[in-house]
Amino acid sequence: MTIISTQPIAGQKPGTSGLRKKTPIFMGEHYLENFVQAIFDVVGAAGKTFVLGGDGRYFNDTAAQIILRMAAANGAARVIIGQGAILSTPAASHLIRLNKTDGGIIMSASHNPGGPTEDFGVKFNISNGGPAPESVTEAMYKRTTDISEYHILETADIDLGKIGRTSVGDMIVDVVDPVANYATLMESLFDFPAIAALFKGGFRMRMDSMCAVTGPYAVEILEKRLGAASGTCVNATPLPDFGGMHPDPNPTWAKALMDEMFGANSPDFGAASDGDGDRNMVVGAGAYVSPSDSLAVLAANAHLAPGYAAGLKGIARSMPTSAAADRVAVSLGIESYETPTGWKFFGNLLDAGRATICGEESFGTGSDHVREKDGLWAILLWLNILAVRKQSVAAILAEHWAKFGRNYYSRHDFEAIASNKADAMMAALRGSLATLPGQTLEGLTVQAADDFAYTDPVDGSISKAQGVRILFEDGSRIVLRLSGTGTEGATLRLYLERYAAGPEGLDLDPQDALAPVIRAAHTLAKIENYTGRVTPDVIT
Ligand code: VG1
Ligand code: CO
Repeated sequence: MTIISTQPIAGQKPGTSGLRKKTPIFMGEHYLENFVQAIFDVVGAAGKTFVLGGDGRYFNDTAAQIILRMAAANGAARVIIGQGAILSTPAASHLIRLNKTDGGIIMSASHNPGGPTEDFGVKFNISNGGPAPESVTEAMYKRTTDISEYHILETADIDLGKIGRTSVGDMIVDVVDPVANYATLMESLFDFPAIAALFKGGFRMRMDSMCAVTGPYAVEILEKRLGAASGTCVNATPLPDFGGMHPDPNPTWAKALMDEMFGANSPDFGAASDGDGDRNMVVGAGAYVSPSDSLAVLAANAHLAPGYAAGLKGIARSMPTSAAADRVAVSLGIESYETPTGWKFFGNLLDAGRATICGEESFGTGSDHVREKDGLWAILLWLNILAVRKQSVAAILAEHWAKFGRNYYSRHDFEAIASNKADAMMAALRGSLATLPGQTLEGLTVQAADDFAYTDPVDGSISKAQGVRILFEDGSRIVLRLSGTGTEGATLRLYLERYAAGPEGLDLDPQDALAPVIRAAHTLAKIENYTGRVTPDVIT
């Protein structure tokens, strides 16, 4: 074993979902090693078993070999790794749970583009299969600032292309099929015969994996096991640079899918997933499903799938996600929870059996089957619902709104803002919160304004400054927060919501329905004054 002395590296602070940096930074001297050693120093490696895999982006394979040599040098007993160092985030979460391991390392920068000049990332998941909680990531960050050495074995690379047992030093390495166990789990939750019958009856789907990790999973499950026509899965080969795509499944970045779904002779159902496979976008023929609505529809119809036939224990959503899911919880007579952004905040609720389904407005939905959001899971639950209800996506949405009312919703992202400007804007806004109640803008009167703080109902831990919320008397809402997943400058996320009870006015364009709320947000936060921006870069 070699012990290499190193200098602490400033700035290895995990964000919303692990540590993300430009790939050349991660490839820089001691950089990856410094962070991985900090992980092992915090969680301990001696005698332990970990899962390892990533979304296949550039540097994935090299990083995997380094992490294996470091795990061995730190005394780990065994690592379970996906063939070719590939694992989607939900599949990694499942393997951690299935094998009762001590956690896992996932190499991904999720929706951020991949390639030699793009992004790379590393996240650690704990033994419940979910993202490390803040207390753990804080300890890792602290460790990166005073670390002085790391441990690595000097050995040759091992063959990760061959399934089976091998070793690195004294450590066992099990190279496993990245898809098989996950596909079996999906088969246990959903009515595969009903979905297969749907496809057999001529139902057409387009699944866009955006050249990222879900390709092999989608082909195996949709085309091979469920009998969808070959060619249903497009962009299904994971590429180191995602084929130059930006694997963020939203109408902007998955434009080809949107064009297809809104064009003549469109398929019945469209879906896309992100870099590491934990997010999803679903689209019907001519019907875009907003992620907040998707969560609500899935929760309201989950009982139609065998895995959820007994009903839900509770529904959890992140704070910026619309309240549509809360209305479903009320009608089902179950609890609803509002957590800060990031899947790590759902872990305790899922472990405690208080929530069954969770979701975020950022195209993330999942359940207690793993401890991550899960793109293909959501797509399969939609398919199960479509197979049972035998209605179009548009009809299901219309019926949902007629019953619950509609929470018009949109997120506006302003990307690559100078960090100091974004920080100044948020500071000024936070400073003005006390003066806002009672003010009227664009015909909307502010009822309450705060900076969201969360007390975990299970372990009592407190997370502060999770986003500014401004609630208006008519129930409309504005939320502003800065992204914690970017690698360059700051991204401002502006979340907009307005409720329409119906029965009239349920089929407006969301941007039109939200126009006064959007104007009020710009006036209140002085977005243009601080950032020079008026028009968002991405609207979802
Ligand atoms: C974004 C989303 C958040 C999500 C996170 C990680 O975070 O808003 O809802 O949990 O990405 O998802 P932020 O801090 O940039 O707003 V993923 O698919 O990147 O693991
Ligand atoms: Co992701």
